[in-house]
Amino acid sequence: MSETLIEVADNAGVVRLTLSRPKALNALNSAVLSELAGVLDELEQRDDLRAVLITGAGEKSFVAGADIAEMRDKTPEQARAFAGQALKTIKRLETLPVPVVALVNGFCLGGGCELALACDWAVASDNAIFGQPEVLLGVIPGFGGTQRLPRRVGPAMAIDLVTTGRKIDAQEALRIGLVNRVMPQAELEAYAEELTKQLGGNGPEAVRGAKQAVHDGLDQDLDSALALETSLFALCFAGEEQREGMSAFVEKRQPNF
Ligand code: CO8
Repeated sequence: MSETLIEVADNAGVVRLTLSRPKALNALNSAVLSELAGVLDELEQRDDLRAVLITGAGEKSFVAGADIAEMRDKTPEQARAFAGQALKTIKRLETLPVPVVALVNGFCLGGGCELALACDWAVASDNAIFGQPEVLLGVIPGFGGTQRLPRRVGPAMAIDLVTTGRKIDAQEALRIGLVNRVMPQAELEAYAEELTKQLGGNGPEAVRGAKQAVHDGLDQDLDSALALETSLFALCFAGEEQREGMSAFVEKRQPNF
């Protein structure tokens, strides 16, 4: 039987994925990407999905990049196929209809940083190290980094990072908007639990609608995006969540979604 490279834990619809190749600092090879695609096949079918948290096994690394040993001898065609496999899988993670959160517990380099960039937001341990060091290996980012990084941190900072290959610490990642929060590694677990409660307790359709409005709106001009928000807002009033949420407020009780 082949080794499990992704541990999947489900807590009432909040699914936690732990990428687990600790001996290679959880580097992404084609086997991990295939397994992730299989996990996504299942998650995409689930109506009860509320959120996805993604992290790396161990205390040293989230993901230290694409697997360099696997890439070393690739031809241009094989490199294109590998990048294509990664891009497709990462896009599927990004477009899950629920919030996807990266819990960055250490090295977050190259393909690892690109994976985190495809998540809706990222929380980092204070020992986390970020970077797009591909130019140090004679290549450029190939899992979306040249496109998602400037969209998150702006073109000047993105070009700085992808052309120097320099590594930045968690505080700098916070300052440039690459991550949303930084906390001691020991607190990451408690944060994950808090997030599980928070995201698990909110109106699931509203959470999905909020994510959809932000994602789909970003690709449109402002007027079209505002019209999209109005449509999605109005749609909330067609379901039961809005009545329950607002009734709970008026009746001074907790909502039961
Ligand atoms: N790929 C494969 N193995 C890795 C990787 C990686 N990205 N990173 C670490 N490892 C392995 C090491 O080889 C080592 O294995 P072994 O014990 O068998 O020698 C083990 O993990 C532990 O690593 P180190 O001994 O190096 O640990 P250190 O604490 O000394 O250093 C670092 C940690 C700084 C993270 C260091 O391992 C490092 O620099 N890693 C590489 C980081 C990197 O350059 N990442 C970017 C990779 S390129 C990329 O992601 C491009 C994506 C686009 C691809 C396009 C498609 C073709």
